[in-house]
Amino acid sequence: MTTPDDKDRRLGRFRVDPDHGSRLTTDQGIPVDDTDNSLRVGERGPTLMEDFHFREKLTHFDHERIPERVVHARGTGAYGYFEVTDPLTEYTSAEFLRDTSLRTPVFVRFSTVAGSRGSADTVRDVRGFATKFYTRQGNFDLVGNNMPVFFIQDGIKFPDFVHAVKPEPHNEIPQASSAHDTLWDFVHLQPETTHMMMWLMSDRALPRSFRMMQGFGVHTFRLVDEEGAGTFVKFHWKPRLGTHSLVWDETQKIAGKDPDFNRRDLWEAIEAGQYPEWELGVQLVPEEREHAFDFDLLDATKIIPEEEVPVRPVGRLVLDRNPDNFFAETEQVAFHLGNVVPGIDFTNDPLLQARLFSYLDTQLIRLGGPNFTQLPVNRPVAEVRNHQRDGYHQSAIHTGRAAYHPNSLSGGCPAVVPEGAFTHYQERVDGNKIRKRSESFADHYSQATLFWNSMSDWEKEHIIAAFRFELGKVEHRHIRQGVVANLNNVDHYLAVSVAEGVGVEPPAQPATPNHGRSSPALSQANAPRDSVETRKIAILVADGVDTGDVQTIREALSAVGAIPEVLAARDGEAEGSEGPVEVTRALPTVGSVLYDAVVVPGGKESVTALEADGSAVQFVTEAFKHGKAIGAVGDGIRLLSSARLNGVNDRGEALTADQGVVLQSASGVTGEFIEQFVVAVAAHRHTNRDLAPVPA
Ligand code: HDD
Repeated sequence: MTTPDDKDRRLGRFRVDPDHGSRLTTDQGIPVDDTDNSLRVGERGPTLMEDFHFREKLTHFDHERIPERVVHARGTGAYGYFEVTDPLTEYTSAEFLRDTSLRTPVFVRFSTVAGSRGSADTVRDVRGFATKFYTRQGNFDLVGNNMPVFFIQDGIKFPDFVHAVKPEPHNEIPQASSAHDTLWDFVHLQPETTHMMMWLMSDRALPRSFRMMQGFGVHTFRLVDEEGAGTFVKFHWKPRLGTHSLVWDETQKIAGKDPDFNRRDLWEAIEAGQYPEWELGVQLVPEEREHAFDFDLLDATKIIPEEEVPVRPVGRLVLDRNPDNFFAETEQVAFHLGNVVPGIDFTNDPLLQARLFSYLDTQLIRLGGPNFTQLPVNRPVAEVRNHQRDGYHQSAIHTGRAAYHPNSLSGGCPAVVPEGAFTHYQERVDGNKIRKRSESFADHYSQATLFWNSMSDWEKEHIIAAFRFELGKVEHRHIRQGVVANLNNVDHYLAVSVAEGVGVEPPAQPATPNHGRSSPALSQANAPRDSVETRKIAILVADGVDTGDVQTIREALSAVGAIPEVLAARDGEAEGSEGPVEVTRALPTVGSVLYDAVVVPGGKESVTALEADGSAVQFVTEAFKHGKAIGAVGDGIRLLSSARLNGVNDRGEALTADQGVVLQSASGVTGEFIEQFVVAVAAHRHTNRDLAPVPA
């Protein structure tokens, strides 16, 4: 049986520990007695060429960097396992999707797309979600994104799209941002981008955590059963903690306060044993239904609405181990859409077909030759035997004389055997050689409208604001106007709202009437919001804080899996009413944007000190602005008054728990307060507040 340990054990052979008691040597194993002074002629003389230790050390250093990925350069990864829970035995011969006793080891890499390796995590972008399954039948790579559609329909457009979104070539500005002329120039001239641009302008582009985002295989793939019959399939990852996003103002501030926000979040959750988990789901479409939809299954700019073909949960992905070395594992991992195992096959989606070329090709330049499959993270757990030989960095020592097939000198081995071999799906294909897109790919707007119609009011507001922000950075007015013209095919109100924000002519009439259909599964407002697990909650304190309050809040929040942290102006300890209170972090080192919620315990002196501290006042104001849960007990309520937050909502009513503001005027935290506060945190964001006048 393949277990995660199999991959881990195999990796173990390559681990080099900095053993205690070990000696420093050169790469040739020669012990070194001084690595701080180069060999020179006299104390003040020139350095000698013969200093082999100096030359080797510098040469190795000079060659440490490899090219970053041309896209998805910024990323982070982890190991874990996959288990099938509802076997797909009748659809596929892939063992890891059939056998519930298997625990297939995996490596997952999450990424942003446009930014360089050192760019911030919380930019507006698509997130990559690439999974390498080390199955007993060989490696299967599911190289997906956190959005179910793509910008273009044919991979021949990929270099154009990427050149448009990357920093502009003359001045290399802007970094990790789509808010610039070349991207929107491309977009307004290429209407097939419209659906994906709706996703990119939505909150999906700002995930709260990699652990709280969906993943999608995007293309329609094919499952193939033991008799060779095929079924179309779309792959979905659904996070156990729900799908949640940050808000735009917050992401921009996090990019400065903690550019590693998402990377750190994943690392810390795994280190803390709070293992992230996703459910694998499949949408299955029998071949007879290939043409039953009003879009083409081979068009990667389209989803299959879940209401038309439900997502069937079939398995579970758990990430439970951080890599030992970022470069060796996360940087050198090489994904390839073409890595499939028997029972999974491709379709003629022209985007998918192009990817089959690009991934292998890119690894050759990025990892310096054809032997990157021998890097520890890339090695399958399945046995590898073939006649491939030589090349840069060959680490296998192939013995014997016969590196060809057929041979008699090695007894005909490795032999070609039909059992368990990959057999390509026998699709009949017949046609003329043409450069032409199918008419069935022509509708670029219906699903963009479907997405728009499915959004809640708050999500719609965010989409409009995002378009206004991005187009507001575009210098050429004809591009702004062109985008608005495109949007007028999606929804007239959207087009007019964007036009008004960016100072171009709003369209008088809708270009296409809104079809009025929606798909509730697309809205994050409908995602489960019942857990506070791993949510970071700030407890603001100063000297004089009610020790009992802090203790009760801490214990109660930890008990439900949240991560409470005590923040004060200075690190160390605060002098509480009944003894010292340990401070987790000093306020100047953090900010409300790094927390999911904030609570202010009682204590007259403490609250007076917090009121006089601008950063504490700003902390609660900003958390309020970003829709986060806020709790205050006893005197703590005064801090909300100072921040002018205990006023009225947009209906003229006092702020209440249903708006995520949980107040308890009596001192001494009660069970009821905790209960209400936990519900408010689980709701993730409170959208029914009057945010416009709040400065933050
Ligand atoms: Fe791609 C990397 C996902 C279209 C060419 N892609 C890459 C990664 C992800 C995706 C997650 C990072 C893998 C990692 O973590 O190492 N790409 C997608 C999705 C697409 C898509 C979901 C559309 C459905 N990609 C796409 C096209 C092409 C490429 C159409 C080219 C024709 N992608 C690449 C690449 C990369 C890559 C140049 C850069 C680094 C790498 O492959 O290993 O080959």
